[in-house]
Amino acid sequence: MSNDKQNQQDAKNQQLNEYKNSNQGEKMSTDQGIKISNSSESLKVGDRGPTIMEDFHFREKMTHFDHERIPERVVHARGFGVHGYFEPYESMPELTKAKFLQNPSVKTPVFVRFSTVVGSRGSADTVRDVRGFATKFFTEDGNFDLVANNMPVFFMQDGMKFPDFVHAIKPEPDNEIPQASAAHDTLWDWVVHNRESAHMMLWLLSDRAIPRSFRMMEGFGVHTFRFVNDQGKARFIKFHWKPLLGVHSLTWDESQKLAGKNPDFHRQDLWDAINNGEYPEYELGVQIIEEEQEFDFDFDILDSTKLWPEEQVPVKIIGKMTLNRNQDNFFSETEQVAFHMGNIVPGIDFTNDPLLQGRLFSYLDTQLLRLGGPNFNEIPINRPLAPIHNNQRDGFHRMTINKGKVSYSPNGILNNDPATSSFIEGGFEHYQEKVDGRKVRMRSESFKDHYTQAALFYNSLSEPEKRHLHKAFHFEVGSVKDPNIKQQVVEMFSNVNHTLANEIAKGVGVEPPQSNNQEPKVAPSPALSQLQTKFSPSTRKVGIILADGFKFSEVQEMMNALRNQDVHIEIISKTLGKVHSDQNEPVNVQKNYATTHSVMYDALFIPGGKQHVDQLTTHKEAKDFIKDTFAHAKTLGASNEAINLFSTVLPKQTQLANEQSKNELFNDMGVLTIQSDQLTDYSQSFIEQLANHR
Ligand code: HDE
Repeated sequence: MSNDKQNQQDAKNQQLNEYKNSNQGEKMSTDQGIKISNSSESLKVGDRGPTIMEDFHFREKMTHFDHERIPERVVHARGFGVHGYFEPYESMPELTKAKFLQNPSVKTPVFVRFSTVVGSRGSADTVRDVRGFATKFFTEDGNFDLVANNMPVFFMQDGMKFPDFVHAIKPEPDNEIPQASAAHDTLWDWVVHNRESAHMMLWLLSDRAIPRSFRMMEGFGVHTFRFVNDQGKARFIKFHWKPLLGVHSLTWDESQKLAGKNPDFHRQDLWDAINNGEYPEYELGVQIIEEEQEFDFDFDILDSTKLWPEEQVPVKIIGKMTLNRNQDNFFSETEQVAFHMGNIVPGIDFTNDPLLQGRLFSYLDTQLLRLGGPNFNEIPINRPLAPIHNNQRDGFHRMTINKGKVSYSPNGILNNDPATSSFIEGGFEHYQEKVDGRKVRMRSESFKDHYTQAALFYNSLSEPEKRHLHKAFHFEVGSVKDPNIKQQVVEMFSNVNHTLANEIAKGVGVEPPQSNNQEPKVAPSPALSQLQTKFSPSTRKVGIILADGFKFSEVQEMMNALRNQDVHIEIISKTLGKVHSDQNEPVNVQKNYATTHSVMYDALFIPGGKQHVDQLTTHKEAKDFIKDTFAHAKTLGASNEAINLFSTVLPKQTQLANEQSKNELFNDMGVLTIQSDQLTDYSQSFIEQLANHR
């Protein structure tokens, strides 16, 4: 990496460094810099007397504490931020004049905030929800915010409906129940009265809504944007992030258990990966539609409830983002970062998508309340790298010291500085789209098909994905109390697919669909199924359960093979400390049963060793580990004596089978067993299966 490239990448870090403060080796002071002699006792009249007003240190400490909280985001309250950089693969002046997309040797610093939508700041990471994927690019032309989600469509077509929708999906207002969940009456009441939500509801009830990791989900800009080149030629585009680790999900049971066992599962996973140097990478792609093709599709390209099937409009990969640095302070960075759809650079522009238009107002507005006034752009995490010169002045918490008398334009005193820039000089000029129409509160006829793409998504899912979707309906709609709403859900989804509607009806105890709706006949789009994704064992996590007397050689061989593939291993035992092998070799235990659970691993391996297996037979937790790993269809492996342990825990037929057919039976069930001291080939099969996720 050349120095220039490195310098560019570090520019944001250097800017942030100026504001960093560490207490290490320092003396305690007040906010005014006065050294403090005692910060544990307040100033009193006598050692049992009242505290006195004069105690400036007490008052400062307490008032600061009393004012520590700011309003959480009205949506996307729970999030987690990381730093990184973006690099384009090639120069693309024909498509866009955006400078950060021109030079493969320039790395543009980014800050990304991943989030859930509905839950409050302290809710669990693994709930069923859309995930936010917001990226701030600190480009030389100013900040560009790509405020994306991990699903390509949205619940509604017009921003005007957003407050209603959010009120319906948030906890119900009388008792604030349920937290971080769509499984309640008000949401489904809203859904049946807003049928444009059909497509997005299927995404929300699919496995995409319970990602395995922030590192393993796609990002979508959702709206149609424009690329504009230096000739002023525009094209319609949609943005995509594609994770190099592939798109993978939890199961519903795992995500529910994780919400209790480790509510910070996703942020921990990201934090650990970056600390381990396993930097998450996402390729940036664009789908492009020429202006002349605007009306060539059987959907309206301005409608945010529609995606552009990748088979019809391929995704052109244009660059890569690498996330390589954890934040130093959650509040200063994740909490104070302020994204805004209007943060855009020359070369990118908006369209008339009415949802996008609504967002253009909301994001700036919300920061004014959340961050206490109009100077939030001066907070270090939000500061652009590009220089700022304008006549905006004053307001709460102004940091900049603007020199001189002139704070207006045009002016003579400063010769009209700061001067504006022409398009050629890099000034932002809005794309001169010709628009002509009457002022109306109406929706375009071309926005009225709500079911074809919902059917496209449903038809594109594999059988297991469809089964998960049906079960998700059983849970979500099954939690609705009003039978009338449940019945309407069934009727609504009979417009999408009859099997789906019947499955919903069966699971939630209402009548099969009564109306004779036509199902749209749509061929699948393979790109929509997660089965088409990339698979890799790298950075996956394997648990190995041990008790004293385990076969050392087996564990060693397995661990070496896993480490060669960058797989993480955690040794689990009944108690923390050390376990000793059949050779009396000590091994450190990282987790005891109390501090972990099967849902925190991608796979489980138990080695042989008679004494060790005999002990595990008496451990309920070890058996639960095996049962859950099996139930969640994750890679489960045992060697030699441990196979017997599996047969006592797993389905009945394995207990009855003889030794040879038992092994075959296990292998048919996806459980990997081996009766041999040589684990070389076995460990490779284990890794292959681990890579396949389930
Ligand atoms: Fe947002 N959204 N949104 N949204 N959104 C916010 O802005 C809003 C929409 C998204 O990590 C808020 O700063 C309206 C679509 C993300 O800080 C708020 C409409 C998409 C984040 C807001 C939408 C998103 C937000 C709350 C319909 C995917 C988190 C706090 C017109 C493309 C950003 C804030 C972060 C946050 C409004 C629809 C993604 C209130 C009015 C579509 C990732 O301004």
